[in-house]
Amino acid sequence: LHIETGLRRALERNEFDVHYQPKVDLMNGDILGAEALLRWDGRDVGKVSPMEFVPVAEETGLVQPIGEWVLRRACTQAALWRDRGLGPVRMGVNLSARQFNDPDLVTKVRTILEETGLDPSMLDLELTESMLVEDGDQVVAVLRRLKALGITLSIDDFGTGYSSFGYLKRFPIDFIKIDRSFVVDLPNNIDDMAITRAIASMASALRLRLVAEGVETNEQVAFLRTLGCDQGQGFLYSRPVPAVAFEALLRPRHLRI
Ligand code: G
Ligand code: G
Ligand code: NA
Ligand code: MN
Repeated sequence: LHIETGLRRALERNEFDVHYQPKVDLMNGDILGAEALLRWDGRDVGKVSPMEFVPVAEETGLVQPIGEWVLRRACTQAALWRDRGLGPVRMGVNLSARQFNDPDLVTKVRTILEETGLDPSMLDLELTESMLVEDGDQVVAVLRRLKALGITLSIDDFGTGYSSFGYLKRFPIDFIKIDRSFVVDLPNNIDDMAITRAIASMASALRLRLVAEGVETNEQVAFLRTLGCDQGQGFLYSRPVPAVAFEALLRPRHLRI
């Protein structure tokens, strides 16, 4: 209840921040993009993990204004990095189920892209499997309208939800993010090796690109490379960090060119 009360005022009190975690080219370590991750430091409740407050925001509907704020902030940031010659950074933003079911979603995304001037191809929306299982035709229609804006779509936490291979065929998805639970024990657990291998071969056949989550060791990178996995994200490269710290990660890339 404390959390709910605090969340109701968090936007007006300016208590949110967005951290960024790099998405890296597994072949050469180049930063290709970022995932925007919401942070909350509330006046009354202190720092609260999104794992705690996002579900409350989802239940109360507060996730709509908050999610819109995150999207605007992340797009603004990516456009700013581009303007400073630090880009391009493909910006990944998590979408909640309520946002996905909002009939105005596509209009909101289009408006934010126009306001911020971010090239639509630099925005990636991260969806979860659970959002895609409901009414198939409705879902396909929304995904097509989002794609028509020129953005890309990812399935987050792939393999943990209600996986249905049917939707991968029907839905215009660009990236699959392999959930970190399948990555953590690579390359020692033969079950996880088999699972990630199967995901990779399916992705290749369906022409979906792969992002491995939770990459923490060079051994994981070596194995993921053998699968043809394009990108990785995890503590090996960086934790989610504030915008200024992310900028420092981008600079060396810039100087190398
Ligand atoms: O880094 P981490 O503790 O931030 O993330 C915890 C969980 O919160 C993850 O499942 C992540 O997807 C979710 N999360 C973080 N930021 C956002 C956001 O802006 N919107 C939504 N819907 N979920 C988020
Ligand atoms: O559900 P989602 O994939 O959006 O979750 C992102 C969460 O994963 C964030 O809480 C982030 O801090 C966490 N995370 C990112 N990289 C790693 C990692 O290498 N190891 C672990 N354990 N967690 C990670
Ligand atoms: Na995510
Ligand atoms: Mn994830």
